[in-house]
Amino acid sequence: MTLLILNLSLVLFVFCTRDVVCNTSCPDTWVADRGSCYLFNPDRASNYADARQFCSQHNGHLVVIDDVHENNFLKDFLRRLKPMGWWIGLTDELVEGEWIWYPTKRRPEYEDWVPGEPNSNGGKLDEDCASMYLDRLHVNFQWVDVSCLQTHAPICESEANSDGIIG
Ligand SMILES: [Ca+2]
Ligand SMILES: [Ca+2]
Repeated sequence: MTLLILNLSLVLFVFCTRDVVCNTSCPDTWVADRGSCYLFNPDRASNYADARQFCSQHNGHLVVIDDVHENNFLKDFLRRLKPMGWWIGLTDELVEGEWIWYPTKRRPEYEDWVPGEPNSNGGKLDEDCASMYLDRLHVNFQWVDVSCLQTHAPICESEANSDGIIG
């Protein structure tokens, strides 16, 4: 019996860590993937501060992209929506050139900048906020640094626990 439970736990563990589908339940309009819930809101484009506030009002935060799987999941999803820029939780607002994720305040372990970015527009502009961007140059949702006053849509993330309660 103990062995059976142990085996079952192992199967669930492998399933949840290796597969996209896991027992994550998210609130309506949020999308589940690998233990997180995501809210994409193309109709709520705003500056960075407003986007951050929007996510926190919905018990989340601007998305923290931990690895290539999360990045690819987001890109695949964004390709189905209208072409635009999407705010992510990466900023160097506090110390110029030191990019950190909010709310963890960790430096990125994984990055997917467009080649040549972040560039502060060649030093001409303060570009302290990061966006997954799609434009006519087909940048394809790699990351760019842009002015925090630009208008982009928020991607919110919330970690889901096994009961489906986000926090
Ligand atoms: Ca994340
Ligand atoms: Ca830039």
